[in-house]
Amino acid sequence: MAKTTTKSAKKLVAKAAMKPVAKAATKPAAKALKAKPAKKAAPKAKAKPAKAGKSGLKLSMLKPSVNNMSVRVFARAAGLDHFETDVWGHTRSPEYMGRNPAHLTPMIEDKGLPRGVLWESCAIMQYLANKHGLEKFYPKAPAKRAMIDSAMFYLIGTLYPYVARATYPALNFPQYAGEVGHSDAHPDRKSEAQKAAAASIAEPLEVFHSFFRNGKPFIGGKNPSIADIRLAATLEFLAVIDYALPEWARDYMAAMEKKLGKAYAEPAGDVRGYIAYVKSQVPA
Ligand SMILES: N[C@@H](CCC(=O)N[C@@H](CS)C(=O)NCC(=O)O)C(=O)O
Repeated sequence: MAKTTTKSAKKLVAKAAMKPVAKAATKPAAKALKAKPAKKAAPKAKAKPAKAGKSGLKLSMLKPSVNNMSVRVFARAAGLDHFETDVWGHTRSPEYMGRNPAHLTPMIEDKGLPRGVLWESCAIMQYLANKHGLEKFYPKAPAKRAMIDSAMFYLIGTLYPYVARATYPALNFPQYAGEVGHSDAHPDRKSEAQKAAAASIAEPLEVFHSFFRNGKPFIGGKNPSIADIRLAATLEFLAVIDYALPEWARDYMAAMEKKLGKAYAEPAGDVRGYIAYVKSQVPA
């Protein structure tokens, strides 16, 4: 995800961003947007070491990211006592990479993990649901669980790459090496690639509706599962390109927010605040 943004981002986002959450202590959202590679804005201060909640669970996260939003929503919705640390600008520090050579967020630290840390949003939600017996979010029955897993793997492997290619340029996030958007290609080629990715979203999106939801309010049935949290969070990014979501998806996202309340709205607010900021920077 993005490690770069403009120097004034922190001021503007401070206005639009969310208040710190009640259970999980966070740094102000403005700090979330401290630009790491931007030479002058590179944060000098070291990220404070994450403190643990009573349970010992620590979450290192970046506020504008929907990968992170997924775990932040889940932890709140499940009522897991945890402590969040904003690691913007610190994911490639020797200290962070010593623990997490993939330099990714979200990352949790929890007692009993063989390497002390765990990254990948879906793996984190699966682990925490297993550990705390949260069957409501992640059913135990193999067949039901397999559907949740399938939806999440399909999202990470198919839908998310399209969403990233379509939205990262507008979000000012760097794209992955090898992508047209990451190359020295002419802006027209980059724009074509972005448009092609945006046009590719509709098909997998419909699969979530017709196959995984299959007439149920959520993929999980009457209640949102971890796959629903992952899907709704992902769709939040599409607002940055004014993607015309189908009606079912708009209703679905509203139903997620209604069902999960503040647990959803607070982390979503950080993502929405960032999107509002980047959109405000686009010349009219
Ligand atoms: N598939 C991963 C994606 C994680 C990811 O791309 N994290 C980005 C933020 S959106 C990140 O931490 N980037 C910081 C870096 O690479 O240094 C997940 O779902 O957790």
